[in-house]
Amino acid sequence: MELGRASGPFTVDVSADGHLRYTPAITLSGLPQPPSLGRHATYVAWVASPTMDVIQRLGTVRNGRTVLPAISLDKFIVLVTAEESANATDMGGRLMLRGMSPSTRLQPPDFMQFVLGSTREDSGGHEHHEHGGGDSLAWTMVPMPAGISMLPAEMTLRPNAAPYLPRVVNPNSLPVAEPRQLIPLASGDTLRLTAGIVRRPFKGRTLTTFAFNGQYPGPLLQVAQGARITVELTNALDQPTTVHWHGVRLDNPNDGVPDMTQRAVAPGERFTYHLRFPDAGIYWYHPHVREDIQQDLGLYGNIMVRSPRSSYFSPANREEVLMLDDLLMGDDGMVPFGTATTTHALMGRFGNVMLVNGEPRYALAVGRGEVVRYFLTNVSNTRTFNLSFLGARMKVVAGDVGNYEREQWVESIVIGPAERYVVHVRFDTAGDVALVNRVRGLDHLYGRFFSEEDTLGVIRVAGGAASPDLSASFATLRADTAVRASVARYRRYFSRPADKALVLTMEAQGLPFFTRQIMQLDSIFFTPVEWSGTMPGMNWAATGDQVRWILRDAATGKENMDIDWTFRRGEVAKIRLVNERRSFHGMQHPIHIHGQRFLVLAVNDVPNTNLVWKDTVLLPAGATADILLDLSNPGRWMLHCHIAEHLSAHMMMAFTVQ
Ligand SMILES: [Cu+2]
Repeated sequence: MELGRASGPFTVDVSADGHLRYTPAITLSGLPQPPSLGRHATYVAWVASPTMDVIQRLGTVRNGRTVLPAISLDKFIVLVTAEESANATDMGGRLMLRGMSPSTRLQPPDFMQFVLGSTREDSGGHEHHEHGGGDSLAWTMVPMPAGISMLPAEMTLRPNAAPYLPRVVNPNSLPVAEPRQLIPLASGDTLRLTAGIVRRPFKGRTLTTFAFNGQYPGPLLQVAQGARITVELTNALDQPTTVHWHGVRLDNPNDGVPDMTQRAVAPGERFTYHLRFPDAGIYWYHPHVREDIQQDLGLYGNIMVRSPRSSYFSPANREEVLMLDDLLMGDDGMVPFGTATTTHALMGRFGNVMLVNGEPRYALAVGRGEVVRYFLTNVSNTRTFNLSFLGARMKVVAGDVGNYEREQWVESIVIGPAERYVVHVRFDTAGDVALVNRVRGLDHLYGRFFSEEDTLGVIRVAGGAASPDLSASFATLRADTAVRASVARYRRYFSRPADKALVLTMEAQGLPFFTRQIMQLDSIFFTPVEWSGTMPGMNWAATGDQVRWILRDAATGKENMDIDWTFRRGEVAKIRLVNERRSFHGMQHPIHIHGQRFLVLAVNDVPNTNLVWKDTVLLPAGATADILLDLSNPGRWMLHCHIAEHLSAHMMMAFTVQ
């Protein structure tokens, strides 16, 4: 039985409540004719929970291949029985075959093994703590997420790195950050952008964070498609920085990659970016130096690029631009970062406070029946969100670099780091509608899945009817003929063999004994998506010196920055991305390609039937994606994982478009 996937707008097939959905295809051979077994007429497949308290009929099966309805249980058993009737609704006949999902291999491991592992003297080297030059900043305990268990040995782990948080002699001299402002820019305009240190009142404390122009998020820039603007960046931080204009097919010297397109801008210095915006859509900007620190501390902002087509989007009553993030707060404030190397190098730094536009709660009031166009950007370091509006219908209309070929109903939005989606939501009932993130967490220690639900905000729907009434246009799924035509020009390349293949994997050295033990036990099953940080201690303590995430060119065996692909401008390349399930720790990776655009043609060989231009693709653990890369923009560019800690742990390569 193959656990396949249905075609859909995202690379992950998941229900709104967070259950992964597997589309099973069963291939049978050698089964005897059912009547030869007695009074039996047919074979029926069933799916059951491991404890058999849930049993569902999947359908009749026979020798050969049968695609069955989707399964959305965390762990399950598939059974094939011989039944008297093809219409049997209860499993009663003779059991012929039985198979278990890979997730059932996740069991509570031998507790003694853990106890031994936890008491053994560790040779991993984390006992040597560097400290930040005699001052008071030190590692404390990592925050314990609700609902999961940590062993004492995990709780004693500390990163072998000096802790960093931004600090100034007189914090009261810092400006207090303010919510972001909309800055419309006309072609030819110049924006002065300062990356600086600010104070932020946050949940009863005052944090010292970073901000662009003192705003959280950074200013929302709005330009017309085709506009050219200048940005004068001033670095008022305590460390070097750059700005990368994510998804924008601009001229290479302005791409903001240190040591590739520019030198990093030292504190107190400036750099001038000349930007052009060839594509409509929602983009964003962030530093390309230590994203794990600088982006997490608040250096991110959106760029809205408006199409000249007045009917580019189907109608909406209003627009909302949301940047989704999370922040890791401990008892004493923000958990420090690593100074010379990243912490959280295994799974990335999951936060424990969800943020919408930098605030822990998002609120909006709308009229009944309003259609809201939401522009969503995931700026978190590692978290993939599964977002829905409880009780409101939603359709996805656009992705990273413009519209989908056609609008599509969705029950939730799966958005990985750096991805963008535009969705239309209609609020047709008065009352409160919650914007929620609902996922299945994984308690690795006890081998069990559990529900996690976070409310990111509330939309208050008033009694009065919205004007104008957009119910008719909302009910229609519109096709975008311009996008269809732009995709159609590439259709002749779709079925060609892959030109390149990249394998995504990792290596580790010097990890504590305890961490290695747990990871070996864990490696019998990897969930396609780690939705939350459920190995907090060992993840936190693993640094970029111990973990090396790898992009490997399948043809040459070269890895990361040793890879040097060369293309010619105008070329179209089909690239197969293979996220190795059998690596030391399998995990999803949002792969971002600079300066170009691509189509995600297929995931696990299931073709996508509704295409959109993208710059980032979320690759679940064990998954394969075929992308068609449109090499339109000359220069030397990056391809990397957008989990900030994976990027800091070397998961990047370069390619040249001549
Ligand atoms: Cu990654």
